[in-house]
Amino acid sequence: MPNNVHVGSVALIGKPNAGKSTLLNHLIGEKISIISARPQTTRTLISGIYQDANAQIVFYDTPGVNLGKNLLSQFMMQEVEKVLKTVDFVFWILDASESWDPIMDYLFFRLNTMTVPVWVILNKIDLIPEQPLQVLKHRFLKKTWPLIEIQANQPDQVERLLHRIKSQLPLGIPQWDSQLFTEMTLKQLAEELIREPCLMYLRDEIPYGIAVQVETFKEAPPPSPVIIEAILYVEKESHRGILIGAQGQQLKSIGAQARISIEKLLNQKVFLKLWVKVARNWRKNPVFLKKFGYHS
Ligand SMILES: Nc1nc2c(ncn2[C@@H]2O[C@H](COP(=O)(O)OP(=O)(O)OP(=O)(O)O)[C@@H](O)[C@H]2O)c(=O)[nH]1
Ligand SMILES: [Mg+2]
Repeated sequence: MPNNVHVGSVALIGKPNAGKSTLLNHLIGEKISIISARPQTTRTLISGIYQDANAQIVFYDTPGVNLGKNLLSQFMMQEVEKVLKTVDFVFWILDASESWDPIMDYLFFRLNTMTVPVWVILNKIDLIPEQPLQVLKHRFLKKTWPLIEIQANQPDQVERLLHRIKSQLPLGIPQWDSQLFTEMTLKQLAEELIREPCLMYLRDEIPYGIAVQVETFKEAPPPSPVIIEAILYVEKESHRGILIGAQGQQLKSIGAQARISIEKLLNQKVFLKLWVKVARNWRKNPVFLKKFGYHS
């Protein structure tokens, strides 16, 4: 890689469910961040490093901005503030099909105080008719922020966005190993990929009260499998039975789905064993939050 490439860091900020993680994965071309149809899927900063012959850009996916009161929600907001203090660029990812609300007002005022450039990414453009789109754009009339319409799940549109941001970043010296696509560890990635099917299969509050801890991550040369053992923590005894399901079927389905995702990431067979334990009301308990990695 030459010494003069476009370098910089970009934060993807926005409300829960706006499509930030979808965008990150398409920017990098790897499944780094988990996605679900439910709000508040992402809980921590998730980095994705884009690299090509003339650019090296770190994109930070962030938890959706929310008004939750428990310690986990507070930690999530600290993650957002932390990244806003360090990046060179901010993308405000906005679900264009959603009605304007107080959190959007908050984001508008908060991002207005940024000294680095802000771009407004109007996502889910496939879901909004022309007239309400114009009304939404009108809100930004007095701002110089570029408005970019996109469908974060369409690779060609994300490619165009990448091209545009690349040209805005200064030339500098690459900082990352040319093979690296995230700062996260394989253990952290596996924990997230185990949490993802929980959001898919479980209802109501239960998936929000799940934390995953990988206890064993034993690498081995292929064709031997990577051995992963993990504990799923739930907040209440009654959630334990629901997560496991009748004859263990629910946990089995979650494990099967997670194993497929991890095998895809590692490009290797995986032996995955899951246990379920109760960590009573862990989202309100600083000791558990620290244990699960939800601390600054
Ligand atoms: N129709 C449509 N759906 C999209 C688009 N982008 C993302 N989605 C869907 O929106 C939902 C939320 O996407 P995520 O990427 O998880 O959203 P997020 O902003 O990371 O959400 P949090 O992690 O909760 O803050 C998922 O069901 C995505 O498939 C889009 O351009 N069009
Ligand atoms: Mg997300």
